[in-house]
Amino acid sequence: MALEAQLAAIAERLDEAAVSATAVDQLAEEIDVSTAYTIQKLSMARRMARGERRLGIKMGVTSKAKMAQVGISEMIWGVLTSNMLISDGGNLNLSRFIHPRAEPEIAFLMGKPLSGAVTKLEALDAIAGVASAIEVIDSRFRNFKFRITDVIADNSSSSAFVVGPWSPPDTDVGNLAMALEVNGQPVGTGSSAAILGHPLYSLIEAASILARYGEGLKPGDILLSGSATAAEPLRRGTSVRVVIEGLKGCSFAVV
Ligand code: OOG
Ligand code: MG
Repeated sequence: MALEAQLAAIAERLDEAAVSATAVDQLAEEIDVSTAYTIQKLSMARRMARGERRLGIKMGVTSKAKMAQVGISEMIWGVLTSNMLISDGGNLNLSRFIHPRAEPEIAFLMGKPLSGAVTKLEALDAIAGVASAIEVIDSRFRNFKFRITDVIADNSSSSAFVVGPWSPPDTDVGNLAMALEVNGQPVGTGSSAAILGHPLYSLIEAASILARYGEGLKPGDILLSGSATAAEPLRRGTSVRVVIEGLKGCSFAVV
């Protein structure tokens, strides 16, 4: 099979795994990171062809807690689409997922485009708002086990997310206490400083890494900066909330 057809076939396999909520084996193919992003792009194109819209970008593995949990030390990114958005206070239907886990995150709303090498001031100037968020990751690979190329091809495990009410862009999110709560009990706590020292550096890294793939952040995009803590498995009948000092929280119910 020609390489292009081979990559399209892997993209189809991962897309179908996501749609049918069925785990698949890790990729047998030895590919490099850039080829993995090509597969991710082909897989996202299938979603867009079905009418999903791009809502933004998620950064992954931006804290030591996440590096330890997944055994990967390089940052990765994926695309957020309209199908993944849960309304604040809404329901997450477990049947749509394989083995979903929740992560407390900080979201940025882009007011201006951002791509390439940018300063902290330029990044700040491009933001239109900041908010609490919960990302739901759901690796399509069996037992949530993957290499870096597997997880990138799999859109960096992104599967759902909720964003809280936006706060003004000059809200300093550099060192805020963050807690993920299940039924009102904290199950994961940390500081936003665990995200590369300041979540703004995740935005700066996003601009830089996206530019390498001819992409960038656009006005209206949401950027998830990555989890400060290890992800927590979701259980039916629970209520999941993120509480972040100085920001309004957000939540969903697992049904
Ligand atoms: C990879 C995605 C990591 C984060 O916030 O670090 C991620 C995974 O853990 O499956 O979303
Ligand atoms: Mg995440």
